[in-house]
Amino acid sequence: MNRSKDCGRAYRLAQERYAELGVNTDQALTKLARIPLSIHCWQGDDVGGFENAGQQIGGGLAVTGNYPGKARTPEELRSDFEKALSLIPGKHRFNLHASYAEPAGRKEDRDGLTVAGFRNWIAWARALKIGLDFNQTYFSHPKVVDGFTLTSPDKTVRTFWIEHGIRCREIGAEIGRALGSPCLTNLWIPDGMKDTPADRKRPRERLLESLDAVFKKKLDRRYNLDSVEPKLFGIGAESYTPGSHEFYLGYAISRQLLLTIDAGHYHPTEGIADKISSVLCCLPQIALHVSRGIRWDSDHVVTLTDELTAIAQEMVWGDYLDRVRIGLDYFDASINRVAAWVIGARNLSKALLMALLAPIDQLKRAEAEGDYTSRLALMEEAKVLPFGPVWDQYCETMNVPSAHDWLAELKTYERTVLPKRSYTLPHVPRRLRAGRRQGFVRRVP
Ligand code: RNT
Ligand code: ZN
Repeated sequence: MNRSKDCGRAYRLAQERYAELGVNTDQALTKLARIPLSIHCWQGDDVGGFENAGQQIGGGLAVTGNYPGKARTPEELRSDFEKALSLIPGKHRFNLHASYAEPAGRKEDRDGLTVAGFRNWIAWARALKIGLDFNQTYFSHPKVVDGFTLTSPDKTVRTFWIEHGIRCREIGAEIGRALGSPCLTNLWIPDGMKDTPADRKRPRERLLESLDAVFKKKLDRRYNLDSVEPKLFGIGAESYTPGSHEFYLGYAISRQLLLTIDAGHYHPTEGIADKISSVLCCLPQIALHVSRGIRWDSDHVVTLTDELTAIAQEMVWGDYLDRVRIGLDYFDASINRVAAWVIGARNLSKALLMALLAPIDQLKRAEAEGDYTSRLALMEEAKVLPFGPVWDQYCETMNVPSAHDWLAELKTYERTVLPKRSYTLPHVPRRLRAGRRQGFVRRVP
């Protein structure tokens, strides 16, 4: 079968069908190619980072699975991401955490980090012609005392983490300047309480004070954009999170920062699509962490759900694409980690394309005329227009495999590259050693 030839024919037929509803598919593809996704580094190594191999992530975050071939070094992570990028259509960004520093000389603690630890990342990004985004890392560290960082009652703990926050913003600005593209520096803290607090006020007041210290220095917005990310609860912080949605919404608006809306950070049945046009009435820009929570903030790989299509529709139909920094946030170690990147990023792009292909002018016209019958009828008919051929055409024109063809390439990578990553893990039980001979540490049965 000649996929390319087939693709072209199917695309032309699809094009006609969309044109009947006044939708120009070529224009939709051009627009889609201009939407960068900020793809998170932490899917590649189970949020491990490179400070101390083997440290638990903590902060209420949990990675499940032990799929072979995890990236163990920055070089491996970069090579895995390059593989992923070759299978994801479009031009995207890479989103780093502070814990992925590679200090050139003496290792600095988090309150002493400088851009020196990110020189390799910057050089790599420059060579790939991609932008970088950044995150403070307020977890996986001994100074997270009793689960507290910026809200800690202990001033020395707060001071340490305030300094970390400042350092990361400066690093963000250096990254943005070096790459000629503003770096989004996103701050999220895991602070919270397992059980009902007696005092909900003081930790929030301390958070406010700490954040004001972190954000005191004004940085050039051409290089660094600050964002804050609220959350409902985490494991071990089920009863109280000082950095809640209301807290950060007020904070972001009053300080004119971006607000990062994570799809997993609200009540399990609460969608985030409807929040976009609400908060953008009061904020110039926001960021999104597109994730998929199942029953809790479980960070499953993003799939093409109704929630995802609703998020994409809001961004496209509301004409907000240049005001939203779109990022992904999930981590799954039960499947091939590179495939997880590809699946989530392709799905988000598909959702955006679906939104771009909707007969939105007609829908809005029907709504304005009060013709809700036509609005509903058209919306439903649009769902079964021939989307697949348009998506395939996009992949072809962006020089990445269309349909499921990317999977064969991924499997080749899995067979040829990942098995070389044998682990020297002293704690591998004897019964699992056989796996090592084949280059893998096998999953515990
Ligand atoms: C945690 C937040 C945060 C993290 C990353 C690793 O609940 O979603 O964005 O996933 O910082
Ligand atoms: Zn997030």
